[in-house]
Amino acid sequence: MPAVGHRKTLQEYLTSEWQDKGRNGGLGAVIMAIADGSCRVEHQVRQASLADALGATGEINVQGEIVQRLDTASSDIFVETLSQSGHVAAIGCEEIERPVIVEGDIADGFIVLMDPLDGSSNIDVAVSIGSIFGIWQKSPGEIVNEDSLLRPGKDQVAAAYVVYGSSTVLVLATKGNVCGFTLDTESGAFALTHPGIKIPAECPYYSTNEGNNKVLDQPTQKAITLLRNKYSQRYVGSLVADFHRNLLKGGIFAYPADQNRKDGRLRLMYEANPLGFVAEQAGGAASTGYQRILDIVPQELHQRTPLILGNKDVVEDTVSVIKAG
Ligand code: P6P
Repeated sequence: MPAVGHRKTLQEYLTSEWQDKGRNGGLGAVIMAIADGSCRVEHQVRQASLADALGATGEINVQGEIVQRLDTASSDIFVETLSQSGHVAAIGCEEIERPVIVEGDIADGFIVLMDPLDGSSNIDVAVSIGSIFGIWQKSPGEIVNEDSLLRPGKDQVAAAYVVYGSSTVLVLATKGNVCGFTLDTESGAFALTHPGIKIPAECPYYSTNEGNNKVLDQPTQKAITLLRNKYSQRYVGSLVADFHRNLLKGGIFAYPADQNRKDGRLRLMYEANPLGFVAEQAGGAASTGYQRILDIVPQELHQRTPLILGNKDVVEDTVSVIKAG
């Protein structure tokens, strides 16, 4: 029976729209591992204050950032569910310096790069946070190693994110299709609530940290000024929350490079690439300000990138202003 009234569950969707139409079941198993893990993360996020699970671990991660307890817990959960899916050959994770190579011969293996809990600075103040996943398929017979994870975003076969907000929504993108599923906390199943997502043509919002304006270069300052003069500012400080609003309502997100962050703040492999894939499949765009995000040939697992993401026309106009100097 469907989880919530007439709506299809994620499992039913994957069966009817994927497996019944010939897509191999491996990718579906990876998506279900993400869904199962996000149910567990969602519960921990909601209960954290009550379980004294907030706050920092006292460790500093590979990013040089203070590790929140929920960061570590979320990373452990997704590594477990993905590794147990039987279809994941390797995992790259923001919280783990080196790739996790999954033991065993996984013939149709997928490679998953993830930010298990994005927006850590918002965890303790009950503001929306999220999980982000990019999914690549390993070549038949490929023995996966660190280099297997360094593929351009345009080679992704799927991408997904989960936003833990006023509701918990899993957004799944494959070539030409973006859908949203809302968690029914009673049944623990995700139900199809947003079929066929396309970024709206109109663009009411721009999302950027205006506090960085003084350290932007002149062309970028000019581009941000044009956005400020045309649109309303909405900035949560959680990439997934800001992107999800812009995906559904229209908008542009910008975290450019600046004097303090020459390569930008956000990570290419498990933030910009997956969300750039979702944006493009929903009719949007993702750029560094100078090149398409998904064209970047990665050099290292945790490299950063400037990111301009969202409504295609507005991204292209913003990039034009930056490039014009
Ligand atoms: P700032 C959260 O820590 C994060 O990685 C993204 O989710 C968010 O978009 C960005 O950093 C916020 O950065 O410098 O505006 O606090």
